[in-house]
Amino acid sequence: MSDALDRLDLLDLDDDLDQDDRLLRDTVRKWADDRLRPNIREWFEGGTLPAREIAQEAGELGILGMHLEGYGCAGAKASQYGIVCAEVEAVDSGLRSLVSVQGSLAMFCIHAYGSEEHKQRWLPGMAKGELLGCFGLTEPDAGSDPGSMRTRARRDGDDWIIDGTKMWITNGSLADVAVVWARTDEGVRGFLVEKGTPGFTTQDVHHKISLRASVTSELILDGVRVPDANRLPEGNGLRAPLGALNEARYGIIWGVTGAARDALASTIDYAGSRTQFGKPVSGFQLTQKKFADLAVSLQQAQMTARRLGELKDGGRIKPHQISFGKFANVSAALGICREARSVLGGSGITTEYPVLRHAVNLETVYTYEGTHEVHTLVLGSQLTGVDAFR
Ligand code: TGC
Ligand code: FAD
Repeated sequence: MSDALDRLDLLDLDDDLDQDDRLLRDTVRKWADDRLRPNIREWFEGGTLPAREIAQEAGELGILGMHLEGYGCAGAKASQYGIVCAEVEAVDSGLRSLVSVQGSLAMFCIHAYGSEEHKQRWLPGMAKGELLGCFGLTEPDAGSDPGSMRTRARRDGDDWIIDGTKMWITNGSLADVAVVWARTDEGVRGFLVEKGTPGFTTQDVHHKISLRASVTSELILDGVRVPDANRLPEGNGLRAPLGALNEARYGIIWGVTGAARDALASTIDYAGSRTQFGKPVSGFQLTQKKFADLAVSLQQAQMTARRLGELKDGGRIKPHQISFGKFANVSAALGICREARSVLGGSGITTEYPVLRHAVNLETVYTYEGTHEVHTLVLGSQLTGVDAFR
């Protein structure tokens, strides 16, 4: 595979990596290849994931919440976090989801919006992967339009009583702490709801045909009483959860380039060894046209991720630029995986090769963290000055 991987870097983008970036990439790639890749078929087919074990190993590598400062977090550059997302998603989007939800959604919310006590209590254990978090924004009737959420928190003396249902929550049933967004008389607020709190239950989503190596759950909040101390003091208004989504969407922009790279590299390898009509299928012009198109699309996506990494590291990335990246890169990665699959012929429809697994996972990625259509409209609004959501 490494030959095909090297050949895919047509623009020598890897030459721009400094020594630290290269070491980080190689370390995470080795962990992914040694520990995750050999098991991913079993996890995906079985719809199971030893999430706690993986989280602890990821914690030992220092990649959970790695872009946050203090509280046991590495304070790494945004571009370094991107490199990690690409290496993890090169194995499976579900594994990158585990890393994203923990670091970019749950830990980020506590870091950005929590009290000092919240940060001390949760972040060091979450950075080590000993404690898991989830992020509950979506509801059965509020997906693209989270402003229509029905989950409600009402004040009762020094406590809050939360009622509602959150849907499609990654790591939901595993999480030691759920960041739950709810409507209150003062507007949207974020609450930390600990596993085991009376009235708080979860139910896993089964029968998924995408992102099978990831736990997805419903969160049911039935008269859940939490003290005001569990409210995120800076998590006020819809802008708070949407601000956290910027972080996770940024990781996806890089992550999906890993899935596409893995799909294309393994397809090029296959095409070199599969013979029809007396020669390798890689020797047919039609196959080479596919590879040329897909490799160019991949490098364009990687360049987009790098540019957005520079903007984020410079502290000047804007939400519509993140939408640009999510819109362009997820679509490119999905297109790469679908077309690469055709080169594998019949072999492409099993899990023996990773290509269709990546493609079906990317169907989820196309939808979560703002659907492709939502990001289309963010770009449309930026270009025209007119909102077309309503
Ligand atoms: P709108 O009126 O535009 O905005 C409300 C307030 O939020 C601010 N805002 C943002 N702030 C930071 N970053 C952004 N990207 C922001 N977008 C909006 C905005 O300035 C405003 O602030 P203020 O102070 O004026 O009140 O809100 P809207 O109701 O019109 O909705 C806009 C829209 C459609 C873009 C937004 O609702 C949206 O992004 N919808 C998509 C929902 C979504 O992405 N859900 C994802 C759930 S989490 C998930 O999928 C995790 S998957 C994880 C995994 O497994 O990897
Ligand atoms: P809907 O919003 O009902 O959209 C249906 C269709 O209508 C889409 O094509 C959409 O683009 C389109 N549409 C909607 N509004 C418009 C419009 N104004 N203009 C044009 N088209 C429009 N959420 C969390 O909070 N936390 C998580 O951890 C999480 N993890 C997830 C994991 C998985 C595996 C999945 C599948 C989802 C997850 N989600 C999570 C939820 C995800 O963010 C939502 O599925 C997503 O935001 C879309 O919402 P919806 O599914 O309700 O679709």
